[in-house]
Amino acid sequence: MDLNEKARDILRQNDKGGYTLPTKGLYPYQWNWDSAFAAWGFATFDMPRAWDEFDTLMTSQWDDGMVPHIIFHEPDPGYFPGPDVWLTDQSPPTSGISQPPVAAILARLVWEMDKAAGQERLATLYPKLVAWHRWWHEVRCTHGPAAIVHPWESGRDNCPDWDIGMAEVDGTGAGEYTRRDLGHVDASMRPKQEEYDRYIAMVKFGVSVGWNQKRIVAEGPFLMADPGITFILLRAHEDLIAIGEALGQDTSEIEGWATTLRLALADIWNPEIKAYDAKNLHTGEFAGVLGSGAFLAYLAKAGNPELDTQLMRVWNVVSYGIPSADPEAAIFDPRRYWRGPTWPVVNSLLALGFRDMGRFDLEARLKAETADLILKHGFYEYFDPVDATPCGGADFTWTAAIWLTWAGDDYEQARGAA
Ligand code: 9WN
Repeated sequence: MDLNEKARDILRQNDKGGYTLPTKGLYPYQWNWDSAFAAWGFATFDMPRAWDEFDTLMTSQWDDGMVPHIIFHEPDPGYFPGPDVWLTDQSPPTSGISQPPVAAILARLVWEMDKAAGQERLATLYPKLVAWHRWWHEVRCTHGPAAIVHPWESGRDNCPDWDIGMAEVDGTGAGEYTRRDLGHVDASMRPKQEEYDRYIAMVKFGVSVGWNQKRIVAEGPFLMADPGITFILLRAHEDLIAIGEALGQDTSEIEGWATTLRLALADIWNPEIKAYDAKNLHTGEFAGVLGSGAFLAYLAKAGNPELDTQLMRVWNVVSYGIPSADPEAAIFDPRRYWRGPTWPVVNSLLALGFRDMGRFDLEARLKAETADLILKHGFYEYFDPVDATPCGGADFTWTAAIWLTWAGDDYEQARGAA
């Protein structure tokens, strides 16, 4: 089948009517940042459906402004932990943490594809996005950079960035449970059992304080500054300002958040690794490992020559895309989820940054390598960056979406010329 048609087909197949599953089986609910990418993909062939996806996501916004990381629209025993573990008392049930706030970035891109058709939909979305960004500023940026209270909040679940914070978490409180992910994907490509015990113990802590987010930040077992979310949020603030201006709104409050966050970037620069780094906010200690979150600096115009050197070093060691962890470090594990594999969806964000910097050479290389993976093996969740082995779930929504919006551009042109 033609790859563009196949990508559209994946979006349609994973479409549950207003929201899209990341992939069938492994992830049977709506996930926050996956959904924003799904909207971007739908925008290439069904604009109203793209806006519906944002609306469904924001409908689950909590009263405090948080947009949760999972929305459990329909019960499904295929995923653990489900609503009976999160116990957040929301309707529909949701998880109790958030996820990378890419929605404003992608809503702006979708709107720019057809401003006239999107104007009203954007105006409906705008106050909800502002409330969510205010929540990030007031609840998660209390220490300067954006903090996460659970590795799942970062979207880069088991990346080495979180190891020092995870070491402080007591996983014995997790109790007995059955993981469902291992029924869908090989265990060697998923987080380890000791990591899962800690993930569940952190969820139980949230339940124990009635999901009071301020208490989770102040008293919870895990609190780390996340470079990835910090840069995504900074870029998203700036996109939200542009959206607000186009809608004739006063954006001074958002400008204040963006200025404060940019000033906090100095706190996550680790001179020892010559890169931005995750930091344990309980101890002030840096993670000391280079991950793809650091390179998201390019998305927020926060690159510098030292970071450029690190980028080219890690990229030149592998053959396909930017790895999620440093391929020259001992922790590198090329097929284990966020501990080494390359993620097409992250590559698409990095490419937006390269393009903004005028580094079209880097963007072209990243696009060619990402497209090569998909051409060779299909729309997988992530890939081994050394030998291109496809990993995780197949027919993945966000991989299909970024093919339609970015990675498949040259394929489209080549077909047009043939
Ligand atoms: C936990 C859905 C999600 C992504 C995350 C990815 C993975 C979940 C899991 O799948 O996380 O949220 O169970 O492994 O790490 O980025 O949003 O695709």
